[in-house]
Amino acid sequence: MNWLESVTTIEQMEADTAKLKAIAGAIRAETWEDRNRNQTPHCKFGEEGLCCKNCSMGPCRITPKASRGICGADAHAIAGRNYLRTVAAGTAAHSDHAREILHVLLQSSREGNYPVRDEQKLINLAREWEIETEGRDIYDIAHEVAETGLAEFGKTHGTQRFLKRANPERQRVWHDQGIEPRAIDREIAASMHMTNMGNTADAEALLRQGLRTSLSNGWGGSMLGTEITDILFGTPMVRTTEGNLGVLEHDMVNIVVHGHDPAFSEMVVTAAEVTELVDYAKTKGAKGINIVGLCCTANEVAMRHGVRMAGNFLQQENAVLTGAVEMMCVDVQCIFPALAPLSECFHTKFVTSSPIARIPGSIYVEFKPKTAFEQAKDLVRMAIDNYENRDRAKIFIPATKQSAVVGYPCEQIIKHLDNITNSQVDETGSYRPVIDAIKAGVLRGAVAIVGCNNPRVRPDYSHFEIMKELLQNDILIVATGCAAQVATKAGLLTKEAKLLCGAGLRRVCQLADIPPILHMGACVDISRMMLLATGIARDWGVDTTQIPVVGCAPEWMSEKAVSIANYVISTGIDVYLGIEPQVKGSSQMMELITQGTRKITGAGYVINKDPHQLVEAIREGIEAKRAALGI
Ligand code: BF8
Ligand code: SF4
Repeated sequence: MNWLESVTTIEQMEADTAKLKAIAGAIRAETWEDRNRNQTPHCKFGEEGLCCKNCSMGPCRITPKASRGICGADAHAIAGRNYLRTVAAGTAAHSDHAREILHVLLQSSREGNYPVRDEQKLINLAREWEIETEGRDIYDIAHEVAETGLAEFGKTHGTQRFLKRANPERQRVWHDQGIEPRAIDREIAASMHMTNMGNTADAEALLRQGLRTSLSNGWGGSMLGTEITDILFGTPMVRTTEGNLGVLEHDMVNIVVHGHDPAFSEMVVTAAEVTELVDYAKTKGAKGINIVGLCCTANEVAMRHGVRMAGNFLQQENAVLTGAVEMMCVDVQCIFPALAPLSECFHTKFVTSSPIARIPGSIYVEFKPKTAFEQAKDLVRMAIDNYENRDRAKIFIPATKQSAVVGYPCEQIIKHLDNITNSQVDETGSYRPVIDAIKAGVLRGAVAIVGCNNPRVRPDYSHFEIMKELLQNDILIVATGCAAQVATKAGLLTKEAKLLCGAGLRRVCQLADIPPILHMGACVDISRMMLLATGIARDWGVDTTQIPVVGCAPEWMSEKAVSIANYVISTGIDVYLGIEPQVKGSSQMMELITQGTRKITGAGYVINKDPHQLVEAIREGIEAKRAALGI
């Protein structure tokens, strides 16, 4: 068969979903589609950002006859405050995830559950932070690095350490604009303080604090999360895996790991490889243990172990609906509480593991670094024991799956660029080959496609359409999170996908031996994208805002995504959104997020729900940057 015909279309994915939803209907199990219907139409005040309940005189809503809340806050103040709280919540989620990982590093040991897997990265970070490395035990260094990282959350003076990784022009912008982030917790607390009743009512001041807070995520919490995860579990390398529900197996014990914090999923993956447990599964009539991932956890374990990926955000219920999941283990973020009642309709054990995500109806096993491996083995055993409880009459596993090449952190991208002949790669590596290709017009530019899927638009469709069109137009894609998983499900994360590309991009993929969509990891790894853009700008000798590289989140839904979008524009990179931020009720806020930020950081949002129009806008944006650079 011609490869192009083997791409899984959105229609095919929807056909699989429809069969699973029919099963749900037959057993009266509720799904997000049912709840979405019940929630439609959505509250207009919430949608436009015009409802304030920041004090108990309210809630106050802005209407044509009530242009101010009881305290006098107008539409701009209310929408601006809501927006800033969203950024603060997203920053808190990513950064607290990083804090947890730092605590794991603090407890790392040679013989324990969490050894250091990338010692060189640890030493590099220690040197960057001027921590003594000579003659010291690697775990002494690890613990001091962990303490130093943890101090970034509450430091009394100074700004985030990682800001120095940005190019000097960017650092100057942040400094001159007064948006250099201080302690991570301080920026979140300041945002909550500013939006507390009786404080800031000025939309621009709220927006600026949003930029500052988001930078404490992108160049603080998220960057810490990525860095420490690599140190503990290894910097990802290129691997081949598979994706979509077809990775669940009929004759194996299926365990789904879902969420974001790899400290938990890594242990479950390791436990499932223990011979004694594999043998135990066989005594129960299964051929073995099949661990698969969902959401960002899937990205984490796929790029470090090649674990297969069952799907993205709106696929989480579908996994349970197959009737073939013995256990769903979750940690934090993007987990539907609905998984608890849904699991009860099947034999699936739904296990929560973090005090941050407690869900009624789940089995709660609080994961502790010291006992993590034993706990993971107990869970795997529980899943094996559950295998015989499968109701074979209820099982439907869609056959659809695709192979995928994953694991392109900056280190791997640099390594692959070495493959391009006539490159002048120095010791630390260089992005010059990609810059040369852009300058020559062989590549027009690059787009980072990130974010969730969302019932507000046809799920996965915008991602798919945008990816195809960009590739056809010689625009390289880097992807993370649930967006990367759309590419996985479709079969676009393969080297064969170069057949979809324009001649220039196809040639680059051939020379560098890469797929045209590079999987860079989970959403927390968008920090890697910031370093990638910084590296390209550095090797080009310009600021990040000048390079023909943009971000795109066509189907975002999470508060984390709003924080990300803000740090991306703070880094000087335009962001193209397919879902409108909830500030439409304020003309000032709409102006600020699309135009106002351009005066502060050199970048802003472009918003368009139509994927094809969004691609047009992206192409225009990239061509304008090229023209400004004289190429
Ligand atoms: O952090 S892309 S739905 S899984 S928020 Fe969540 Fe969105 Fe997926 Fe990962 Ni990111
Ligand atoms: Fe209403 Fe002002 Fe209280 Fe908000 S802070 S609920 S606008 S009175």
